[in-house]
Amino acid sequence: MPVTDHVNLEQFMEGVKKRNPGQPEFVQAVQEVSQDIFDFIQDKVEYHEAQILRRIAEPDRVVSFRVCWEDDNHNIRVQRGWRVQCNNAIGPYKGGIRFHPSVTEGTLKFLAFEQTLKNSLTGLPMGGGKGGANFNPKGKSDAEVMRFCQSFMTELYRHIGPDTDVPAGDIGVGGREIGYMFGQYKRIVNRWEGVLTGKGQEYGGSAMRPEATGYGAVYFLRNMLKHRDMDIEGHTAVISGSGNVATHAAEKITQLGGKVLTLSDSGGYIHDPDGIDQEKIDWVKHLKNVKRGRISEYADEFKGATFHEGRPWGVAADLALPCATQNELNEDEAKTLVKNGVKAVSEGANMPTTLEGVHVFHDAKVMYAPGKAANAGGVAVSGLEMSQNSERISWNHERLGDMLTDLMQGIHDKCTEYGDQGDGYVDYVKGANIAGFKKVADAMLAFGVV
Ligand code: NDP
Ligand code: 2IT
Repeated sequence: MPVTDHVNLEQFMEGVKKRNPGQPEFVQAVQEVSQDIFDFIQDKVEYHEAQILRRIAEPDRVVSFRVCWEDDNHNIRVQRGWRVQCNNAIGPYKGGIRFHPSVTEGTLKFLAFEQTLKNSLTGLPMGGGKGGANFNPKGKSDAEVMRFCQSFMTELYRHIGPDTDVPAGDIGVGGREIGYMFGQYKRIVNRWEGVLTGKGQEYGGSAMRPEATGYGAVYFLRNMLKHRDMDIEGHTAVISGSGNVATHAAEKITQLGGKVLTLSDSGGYIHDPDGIDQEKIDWVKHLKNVKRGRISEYADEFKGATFHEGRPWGVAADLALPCATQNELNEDEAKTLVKNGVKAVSEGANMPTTLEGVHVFHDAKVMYAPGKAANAGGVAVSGLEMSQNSERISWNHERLGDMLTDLMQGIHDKCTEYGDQGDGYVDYVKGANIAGFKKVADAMLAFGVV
């Protein structure tokens, strides 16, 4: 008798909690997926016998390492780095690197787990991984960031490779950091190979990668609205974050005729009732990527805009796009959005809404796209960058834009296939979880017990 025949969802989750103490984000991510998967596999004995869910929820390996570097005052600093290789059933491990002081092993395990299902959903051959360090790039000079990145890669390089594990950016890791890390990898192995994505266009990067996550989240939003005969044009949007994902989501909303009212960072949010147009978005990109300033400065620059501490979810809008970080939208904030008439939520960030917040959206029948579906455009274009590097070719912006649009449509269709509730409402969480799980699970079945 297979062991899992005796295990119900509660018992399964008890085991997950026991095996992963002090890692609440990982437990939360597994919980959100397991609810749907237990229903789906109820009558599928082969998945039970092979213990597929139990195996996906246990990373293939977690590598942890010391990262020493010297700051500009010649102090020796010590950080901890990790690479979590969750699952490579359908392709090389693939997923970003996060540099943020809050990063722990548990954070990266949750992100690698989500990434495994997200990458499967794209339809491209990519497994799931995630890495990072408890390094705070804020306030560091370029030289300090370079020395940190080089030291980080000096350890990481032995665990990655273009057919093994292909990292990319995430919070605190953008074009500058990818450049430093790629340079160090190339120097160590003496090979030019597509080991990272999100590279500069001069050295093998995709012309569409910087925009891909934010644009993709808006394409997904557009697909959801279209499913209910609605459109972005003429609608207002609240967006959190002011980094890569948030600024590109704002840009695409604006291009499609929507009006963006807010952006934020960890200090607070700005509310601009006139709308954050392209000129203002360009100003924010410069503020964040070049000046490395704070979003509060926006209110000094643009009259009519105001800066507030806290999160932007109290500002009434038709659309909401959380694009900053995990658990940044809780139950009460979800209730406020619903009370203010939000029609659709598309997550640019990974797991930004708490489990309780998700229930609020579902109960109110608000269209709600979880990060693993809505923000998959970023990793999908990373997948295209891997193909370009392998083939030694490059595709232009327009061609990649078409491919991204098609990929997001494909992900939307997979979600509706498994998430249609029969009353016109689509449970995109369920759809994404089942479609993402099924492909990985079937590949694992083919391999036997490995
Ligand atoms: P960036 O580093 O470019 O920007 C992060 C933004 O989020 C900043 O405005 C930052 O503010 C804010 N933020 C970060 N942590 C917190 C926090 N604890 N509380 C409040 N605000 C916070 O990162 P990205 O835009 O790349 O990533 C944003 C989200 O999107 C993350 O969840 C990431 O995992 C996800 N994602 C990113 C992809 C990509 O391609 N980059 C792909 C798919 C998902 P501050 O400057 O004050 O820290
Ligand atoms: O969360 C994510 O999907 C990312 N940070 C991007 C991963 C990637 O490999 O492009």
